[in-house]
Amino acid sequence: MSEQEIKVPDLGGADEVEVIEVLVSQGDSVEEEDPILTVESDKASVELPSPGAGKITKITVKVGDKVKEGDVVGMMEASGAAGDSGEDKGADEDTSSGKEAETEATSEDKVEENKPAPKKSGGSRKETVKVPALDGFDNVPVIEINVSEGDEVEVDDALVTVESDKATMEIPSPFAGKIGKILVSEGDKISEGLDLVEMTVVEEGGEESSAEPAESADTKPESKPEPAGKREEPKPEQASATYEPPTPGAKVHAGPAVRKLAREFGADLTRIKGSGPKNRILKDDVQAYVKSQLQQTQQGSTVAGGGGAGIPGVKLPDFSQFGEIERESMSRMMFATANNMQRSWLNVPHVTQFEDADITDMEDFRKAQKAAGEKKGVKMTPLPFLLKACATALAELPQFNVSLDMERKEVIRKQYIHIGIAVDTPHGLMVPVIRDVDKKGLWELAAESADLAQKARDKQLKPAEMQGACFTITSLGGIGGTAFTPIVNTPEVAILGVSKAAMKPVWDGKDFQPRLMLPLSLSYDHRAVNGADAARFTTLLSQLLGDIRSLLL
Ligand code: CAO
Repeated sequence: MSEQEIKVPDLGGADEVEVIEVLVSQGDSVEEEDPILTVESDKASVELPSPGAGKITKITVKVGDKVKEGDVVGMMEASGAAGDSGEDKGADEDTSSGKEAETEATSEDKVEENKPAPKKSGGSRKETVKVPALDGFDNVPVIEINVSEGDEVEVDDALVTVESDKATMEIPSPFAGKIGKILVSEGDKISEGLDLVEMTVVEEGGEESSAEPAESADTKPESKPEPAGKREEPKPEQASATYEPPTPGAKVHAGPAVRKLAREFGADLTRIKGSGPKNRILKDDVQAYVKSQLQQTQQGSTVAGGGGAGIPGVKLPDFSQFGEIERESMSRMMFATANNMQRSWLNVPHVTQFEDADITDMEDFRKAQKAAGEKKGVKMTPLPFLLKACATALAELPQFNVSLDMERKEVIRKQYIHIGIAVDTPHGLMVPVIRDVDKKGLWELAAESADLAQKARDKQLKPAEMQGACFTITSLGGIGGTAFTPIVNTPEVAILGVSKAAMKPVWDGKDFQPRLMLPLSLSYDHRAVNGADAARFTTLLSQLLGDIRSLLL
């Protein structure tokens, strides 16, 4: 067997360290340098790299164990060595030789700073904090700016966090004072000596010592010298208080491998509670978090149509305990409609504006067309009038004839007026679209809407006949009801609901007159349309339907 030992490499001077995370399991394949364990001293956490590529055959330590340089923590079979009867390539090698453990400076063991020369100006002085030695790394990307202009910071507070492919380091403030200009941005690659942050360092009571920068030191945790009484040691509670509850934007404690894993999953580390020492986030924490998020989503989508947008789904009871039930698969149309309704409901902030239109004269005119309609073979219902009135209103108030592209932060204005009509069919709701409504006459609209409604009922609509609407009319007037709140057919931004016309007493200034009033319910996307415009739209509709001669203008 060509097994080789995995030994604890040079820990950079640290004596005994605690295993805080085991990153591989028996049987795992690893590449050279892949992290095997994370160990942590009181100064730093270190990922122990694999001495070569191969398969892990044994891990002999567990979380909480104490290890020191040279200790065997596991065994591995080098790639290509399996079944190799001749040589034992690695058994006698010192697997740690030449392999420095990668160090992640924890926030309680931050990178030490270069000591800049103070520039005095009265009771305070300006300082430019420079990037200190980065533990041998160069061109390291800034992954987080931990301060903002105007922030008051103490010595050692993290200014920025940088991350190489192996280590995450916080660059601490060498001074107590106020943050001025921040000279780097997230994503910038920085190296030792680069200007990082401008600060105003306040010299309290003329005692320069309180604002004195800390002694310069090597970035190696073990070689960090004591600051000769000039700088306050972080109090124990400060050190352990570096973990903040899982809040977006909060600081996190996690090693490079864990950060990488979280990035791969798209998991926000600030939302994950660490279970490691000092609340450190471990791989298991990330996995558990991702698992719970997936479970929530899946539960949501398997019960009652799904939560979505992080909303928990509705749990279904076992209905058979209450009486006999039957289960039936949803038709594709029903499922698609349900999803569309939910998508719209969850994405669109809906408001509904109500109005009554006096259609007494319109109805007299419509009824007078009965004979003409019979000759043409077309029935004139209120719908063509509504189509025509809506087309006129869309032309006059074009803010209703738009769609929003939130990704590109753009409003898409349409130069055409196509209107969808909701049709109730035995197999579900369908919305055929009448094109260029503004260019068509009432008879043409009556014929076309009747034709499309029939096609919908007969399942004869072509996909193109259901696309391209700017606005939708949903009329329940032939059925009943006094008002309802329709759901906007996104990406359109408004929909007109029409209820059953009814005779109502209307005050004309002298007397109550019996007038036929048509209830209108305009739901709109409040991101695109404001309430005043919605009131203008329904008022205009009411005027147009109240005096249909204006539809001709
Ligand atoms: N008030 C009073 N009566 C009305 C009316 C109203 N608002 N709208 C229509 N009517 C009358 C018509 O005049 C007709 O009466 P007459 O036969 O005496 O003339 C009768 O009701 C039936 O009309 P209709 O419904 O067949 O025709 P329409 O052009 O008004 O509507 C259509 C066509 C396709 C919109 C309709 O058939 C339909 O399917 N409506 C339901 C839409 C729907 O389901 N919406 C909900 C979507 S969200 O779940």
